[in-house]
Amino acid sequence: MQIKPTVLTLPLLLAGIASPLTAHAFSDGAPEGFSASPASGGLSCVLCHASFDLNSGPGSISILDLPTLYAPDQTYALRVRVEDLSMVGAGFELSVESGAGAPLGDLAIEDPINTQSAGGPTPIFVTHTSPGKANAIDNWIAMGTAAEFTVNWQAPSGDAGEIGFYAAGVAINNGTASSNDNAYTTDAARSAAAEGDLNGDGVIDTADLGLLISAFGSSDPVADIDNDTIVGVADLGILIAAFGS
Ligand code: HEC
Ligand SMILES: [Ca+2]
Ligand SMILES: [Ca+2]
Ligand SMILES: [Ca+2]
Repeated sequence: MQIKPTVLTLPLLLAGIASPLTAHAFSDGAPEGFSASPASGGLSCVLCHASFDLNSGPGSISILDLPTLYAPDQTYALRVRVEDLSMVGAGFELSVESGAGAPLGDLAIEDPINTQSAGGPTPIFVTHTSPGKANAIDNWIAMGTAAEFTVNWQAPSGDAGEIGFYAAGVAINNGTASSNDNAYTTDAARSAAAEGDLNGDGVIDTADLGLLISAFGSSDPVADIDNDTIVGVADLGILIAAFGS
């Protein structure tokens, strides 16, 4: 007998998701793998929050505080903002991946009250918590009919090529069901800063030199350009050779 994959894929997927459902309600955080990323197979919240077409509501989701270029080892506090003047709260999911869907850099839970890993202990997909949803509702008007979630991301130790940032979210009616919510997605891509451009602003100048000098003698991974675990003359040499470029 021949199996028809097109017919089976979706029911199988939903069966796989539905099994932990009883132990873990969806409002406690989105299921893993729905950030509309390559690793998500492009799937997002709209698969279940399906009352309205994706990105058809009056709002949006955005990833704020991304650097122009990522500096190796630098940690960035990224803000995921969901806004929608027709809704009363929000949830989200974020992942950072290569075009082939491999996680890149390290996500870290900076705000464990409002955010959590959607899967295992090492966060690959980060989502809201149950209090995070409640706080989003409480602060919705003050934030400009919006909610913001902060997630730390540390860039890889070297140039990992172009990196994709993927976020999906729902702006909710707080009906405690997946109906009548607006689903949104966004993505952005960033390239690595040149060696010596410690602050990732596209130029190697006195600002970078200042950062290196203040980290001199330490093990600060950002200023440790040659990755030998110490910020020393070798790193200074690399920066000076590239100075002004
Ligand atoms: C596989 C189906 C499924 C997917 C995918 C899914 N959800 Fe849900 N979601 C549900 C269900 C079912 C509910 C309602 C029951 C509950 O609260 O557990 C819900 C409820 C919610 C609520 C509360 C809604 C309200 O009106 O109060 C939020 C917030 C939420 N989901 C966020 C997300 C986000 C963000 C994503 C995408 C990153 C997502 N969900 C993806 C099934 C899903
Ligand atoms: Ca709803
Ligand atoms: Ca610079
Ligand atoms: Ca060094």
